[in-house]
Amino acid sequence: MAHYFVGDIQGCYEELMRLLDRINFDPTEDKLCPVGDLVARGPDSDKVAKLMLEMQDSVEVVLGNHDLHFLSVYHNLFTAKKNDKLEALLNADFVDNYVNWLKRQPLFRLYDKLNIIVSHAGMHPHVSLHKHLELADFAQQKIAGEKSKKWLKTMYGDKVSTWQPGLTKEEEFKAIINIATRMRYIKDNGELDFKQKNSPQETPYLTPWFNVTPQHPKAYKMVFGHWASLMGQTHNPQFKALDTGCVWGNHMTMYVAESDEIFIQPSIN
Ligand SMILES: [Mn+2]
Repeated sequence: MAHYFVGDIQGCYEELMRLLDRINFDPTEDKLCPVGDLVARGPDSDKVAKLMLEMQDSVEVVLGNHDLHFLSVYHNLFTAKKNDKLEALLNADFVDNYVNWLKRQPLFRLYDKLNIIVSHAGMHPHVSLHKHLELADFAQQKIAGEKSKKWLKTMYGDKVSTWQPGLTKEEEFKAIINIATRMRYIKDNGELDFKQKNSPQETPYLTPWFNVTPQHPKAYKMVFGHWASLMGQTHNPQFKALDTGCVWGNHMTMYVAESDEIFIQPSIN
């Protein structure tokens, strides 16, 4: 039995299938743990979504910004952009089932036995682990709840870009979603910089969140995606960056927690 963490799939169904074949994935024993952004921009978001539903008993995913954007589009809060390539999924006969399943997925997962924490973008170095999990639990309940559409509508905007004491519930909701699904660079005051997506080599004047000394316990390894321009490089074994831009023609990265192995599948588009 092993946990297979995989970087942003974003509709790259063929590459995911090749990786599952290579590792002889056994759905009765193994867990597939995508780090979020299952759909959008890639060629086969509908096939990836269907696979997740079929394999749901052996899938442990966290939500990414594209997954939340997809939910907003589904609820007509946004019109999908053409390059999101979400039409086939939005028109699929299983889309309601997929939405119901997706809304029940968390923003963070904690694997105590493996000493691993997972979220799509990372963990804020100024915020405790306990607070992350408390806020994420609250946000997940709202996303899965009856007023889901109302909460998804409040999600957008860069104004609340960190957590601090004294925020309203809506602000806390925005803060944890921004931290868990959008964070890359962080300012000295703890606010997030949402503009820059380049690698730290290209923007040495900005600080990646994982280079700030954290308040949370160092015992955990953090597994995350979202930041394709890192190409897997954090230069710190405590932080495993798995988004290696398969959807942009680079490759898909899979990390096996138990054996500390990495598998790479080049993009075939
Ligand atoms: Mn992302």
